[in-house]
Amino acid sequence: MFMRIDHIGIACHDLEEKISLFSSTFDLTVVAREVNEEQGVKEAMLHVADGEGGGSYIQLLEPLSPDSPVGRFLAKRGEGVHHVAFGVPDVERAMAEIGGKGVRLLDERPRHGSMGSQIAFLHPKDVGGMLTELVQAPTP
Ligand code: V0V
Ligand code: CO
Repeated sequence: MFMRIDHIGIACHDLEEKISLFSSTFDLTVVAREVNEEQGVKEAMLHVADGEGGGSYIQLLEPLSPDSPVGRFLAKRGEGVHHVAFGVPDVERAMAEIGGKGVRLLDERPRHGSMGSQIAFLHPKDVGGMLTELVQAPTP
């Protein structure tokens, strides 16, 4: 069902500092930046590669407040990998299929994600401790 890995989300305290680190260490370029109030993050997408169905990225995430998913994660666990996002052709279909297997969906319907995508999260406790995001890229 999964076409590809769309992005790996990294939680950080200082977005600008980590953009510099990732771009200089891996020679990656920032292709999008956004403040997503609903998700409580300021984020940047760094392009890694292009593939069938869409690109793959590192997503750097700074919390807008301590009382947000990424804010709580930083307080508990510190900086590092926060989630893995799979690119799917149809996010609602993927939610129905995966939800039907007993995995808890954290969203009842798709939400707005980076670069015009539609996203939904799965509970990490039902996926081996990995917070999982489903991403449907916008139709060109
Ligand atoms: C929390 N837990 C995690 C986790 N965050 N496990 C693995 N990876 C993570 N990132 C564990 C945590 O250690 C607890 O386990 C348990 O889940 C409950 O967490 P909590 O401390 O009570 O924290 P909460 O209240 O923040 O809830 C956790 C969930 C929440 C996952 C339910 O963070 C959530 O709804 N996340 C989905 C939305 C999100 O993350 N948005 C930011 C990215 P123990 O300690 O009890 O064993 S936005 C994004 O990616 C965008 C916009 C995009 O891609 O376009
Ligand atoms: Co993400």
